[in-house]
Amino acid sequence: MNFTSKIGSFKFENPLMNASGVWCDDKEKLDELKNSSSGSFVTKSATPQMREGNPSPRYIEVPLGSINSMGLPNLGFDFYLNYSLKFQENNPGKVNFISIAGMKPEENLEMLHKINDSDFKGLTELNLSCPNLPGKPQIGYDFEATELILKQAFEFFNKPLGVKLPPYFDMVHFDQMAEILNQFPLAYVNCINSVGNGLYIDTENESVVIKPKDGFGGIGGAYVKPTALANVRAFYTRLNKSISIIGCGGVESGKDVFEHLLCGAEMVQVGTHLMRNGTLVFDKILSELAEIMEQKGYKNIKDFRGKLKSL
Ligand code: RRO
Repeated sequence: MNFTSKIGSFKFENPLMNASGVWCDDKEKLDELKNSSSGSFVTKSATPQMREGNPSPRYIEVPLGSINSMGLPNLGFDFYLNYSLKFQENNPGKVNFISIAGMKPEENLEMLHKINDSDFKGLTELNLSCPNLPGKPQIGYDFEATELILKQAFEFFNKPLGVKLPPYFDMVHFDQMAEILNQFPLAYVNCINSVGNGLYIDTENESVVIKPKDGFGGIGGAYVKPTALANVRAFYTRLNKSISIIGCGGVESGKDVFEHLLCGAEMVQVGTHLMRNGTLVFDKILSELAEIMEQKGYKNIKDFRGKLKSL
């Protein structure tokens, strides 16, 4: 069975990764990811300086998924860049993804400059979709701001760059965002971030379950799979073929990965399920994917990737 996936000139042993933010904020967890059977990994979205994030409780598992309002807690950009430089040095031929999420456009440009000037050989993900910063809108819902930051970035940035998008829910928005993204030499787009500003209620206590933002938070897990698949499919069918898609949302099994791949994803990320069960999930998901492929007579992912049938 061949699980090989590719983004641009980067080859990965298999399509599995963590979703940014999950299991990737410190050295210990990143080391676990590095030693797991995932095909690659992405670091926690970074800001130039370390951040504590929002007050707790700020991540709660609920029966069909999760709700979070972490508020971008991270160890600061330099930590993740240095970790990634060491990783590539000690693992020739392997690279990871660095995620950045500046609090303002200048911070994103500052971190992109640092990556550009470094020896980092992997992929950079510009997170345009954090839903949890009080008073800050998600950039991906502001089409002009998205176009502007990409214009500014590509004026100097000459390494592989991807963007993490929020979910869209309207065909016109898929069209408009795809038209913007197609203007740029992006390596990939990642669909989707959590579904922003949901509300989970503890009926017994008649209360919200997370403290920040009066309980409003990003929704992940099984709740969001149909939205994630729709976004993967919508961008796969609209973007230039040179732009790969990373699928993220509702992945717990080999079947979920198979569905994201059918929609056109090249890599598939695991968030809520990884948070709940740890890095052994990658082994189980891969063996389930192998079983599905075997049953269907597929030897390579490219035999079926993107080939979702219409009725
Ligand atoms: O840290 C967070 O609150 C967070 C981020 Br940056 C993000 O992109 N998505 C999310 O669900 N939480």
